[in-house]
Amino acid sequence: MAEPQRPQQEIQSVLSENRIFAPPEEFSRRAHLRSMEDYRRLRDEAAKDPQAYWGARAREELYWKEPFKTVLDWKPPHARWFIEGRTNLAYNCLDRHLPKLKDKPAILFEGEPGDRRSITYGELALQVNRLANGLKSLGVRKGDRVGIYLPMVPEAAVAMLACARIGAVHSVVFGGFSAEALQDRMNDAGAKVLLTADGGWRKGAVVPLKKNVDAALPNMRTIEKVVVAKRAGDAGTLGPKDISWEELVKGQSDTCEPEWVESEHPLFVLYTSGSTGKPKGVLHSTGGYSVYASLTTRWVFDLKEDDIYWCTADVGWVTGHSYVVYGPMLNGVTTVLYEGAPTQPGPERFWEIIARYKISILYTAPTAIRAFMRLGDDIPRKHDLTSLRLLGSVGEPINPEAWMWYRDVIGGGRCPVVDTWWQTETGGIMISPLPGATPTKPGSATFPLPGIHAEILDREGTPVPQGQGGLLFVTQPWPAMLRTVYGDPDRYVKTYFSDLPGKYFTGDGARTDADGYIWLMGRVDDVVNVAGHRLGTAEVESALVAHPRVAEAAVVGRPDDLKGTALVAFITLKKGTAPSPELKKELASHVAKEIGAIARPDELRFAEALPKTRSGKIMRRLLRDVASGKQTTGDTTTLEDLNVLATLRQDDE
Ligand code: 6R9
Repeated sequence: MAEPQRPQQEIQSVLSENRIFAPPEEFSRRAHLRSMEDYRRLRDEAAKDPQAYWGARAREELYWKEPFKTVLDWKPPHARWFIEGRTNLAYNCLDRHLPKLKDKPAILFEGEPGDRRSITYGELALQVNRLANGLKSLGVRKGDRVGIYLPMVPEAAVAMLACARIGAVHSVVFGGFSAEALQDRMNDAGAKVLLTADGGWRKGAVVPLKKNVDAALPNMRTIEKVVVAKRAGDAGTLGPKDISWEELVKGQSDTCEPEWVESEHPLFVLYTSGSTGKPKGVLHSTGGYSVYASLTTRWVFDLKEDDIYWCTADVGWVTGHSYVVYGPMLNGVTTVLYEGAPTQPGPERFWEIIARYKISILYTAPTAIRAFMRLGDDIPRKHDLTSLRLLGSVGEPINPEAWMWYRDVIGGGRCPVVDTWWQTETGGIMISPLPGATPTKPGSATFPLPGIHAEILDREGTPVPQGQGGLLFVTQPWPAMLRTVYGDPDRYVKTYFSDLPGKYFTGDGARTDADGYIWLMGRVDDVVNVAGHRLGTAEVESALVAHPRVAEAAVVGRPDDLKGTALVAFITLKKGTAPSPELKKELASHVAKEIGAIARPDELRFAEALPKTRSGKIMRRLLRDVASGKQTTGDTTTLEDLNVLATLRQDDE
């Protein structure tokens, strides 16, 4: 995440969206929260007495071995939640459910090559206990850091839960990261043991995880042991620090007494994508994070016992932590894990998976939705998607066109769409519709969840008038807030709490509309000032993507003598569309028509693809450099495909 630059002026928001969709009546009738009255009642209750509200939630969501005595100790910017309480996250995800759910699938796994596994809650608990004992046998103790560098296979969840069980702090590194990125993170975390696999499947090829680990090993100063699971490849000869996963768990006991940790005991460190500078190790603690992950999963996805829930994120990202593993398992539902790429071996894969497992809840990212949109409606329409009852979106602003396509083509017009805004740092969903209660507008994340105080302020801390863009702050602590930046407490204060003391700065711009709906406008470092007008680049992009010929668009600013900043749009076209100077003109006029002349891009460039981080976020910083003819600076370790950058540069010449 970028260190935000502060905008000089208000962000001007010009996109308006008038469509509104009430929750389907049938859906509301069965929902956990059924109306806006339900929502307002909880919101007001939380505002009146936050301690009573969060205390009650914490008791409902978790089993506490020792009850907490104090709900919150808030010494801005440091919060401690559920003090003197003791709990264990693995116990809450597994043991607690066993009397009822022992034979219920916890994980339905599908590998990219098509292999499948179903793992019940009972089996998962055994695997977790064996690994937990195995880790202990390697000398891992409460508070030690353990690295996890695995593909999207059940072992990834087993590894996280095993750490949580013994009070070790996990640090998952996305399997798509390079040896260098792995090594930096492991060194920063001071990890003692690293759990990996011989390889994983991605786009029909094996990702050589073990080879990457071997390359990084001489430079990983603190790693004492590497545990290697069998998945996709050849582990080669095991070196002196290596032990195979099978070997480690063989003969280990099926039981492992959970480590009853204090609520504030650290649960995990997760490095945020290095879009700028050195990645930050976001640290989350046990009690507050668990309460919030559990609650938000149930409310936002309206979980029911018989749901088959699929969040397509990788466990290497925060979405994978909170909404693939912990949130669903805290609620005892069945979570689907898919290892590979969305279009492997062909563009049907996602829809086949939904039909095969009769998935009822799908949670994915706008970038995936737009990619599918580009491939055409025929592909999903060939599959039986009638099991779906709810759709979620996360990771970026979703443009209204993609939102409508998701709702109509994937959801058959009957599924509520929840656009969920949150961050690695927030631990869980912060702004989102509650699907049985909130009328939705395409492209708006709607309202903060009850108990969350999201405010749109200017740099002085004054609320901005409705309709005007401002900076998004969270002005009260919440249970799942990050506790610090691992190893760099000053950076925690500087990055998040120095703009307005005591108020958490998100780095995002936002505005509200006349109905109080929140519209996210992208990172404030993605904001451009064109001839004195501040524009949200996301809005210009949204307008471009609304054009029938455009697949994806990224808009950045380029210094301009006359206007201050000129707008440069990078565009990928839908299949079968040829780039032409006429089309450029047409698109520029289209934006002017959709938003206004101030938003007309000064330059349009057609590209084969846009540079993205591994989590699918467009790397606007790189595009800004390309647009202004500068050499690329900073960290590119998370770039999905360096060729994209090379191609964009060639286009330049
Ligand atoms: C969960 C996750 C956080 C940043 C955040 C914002 C963007 C995420 C969004 C959204 C608009 C949404 N973002 N969800 N923007 N609408 N529904 O993605 O965490 O990887 O830390 O990214 O992503 O800009 O600040 P993370």
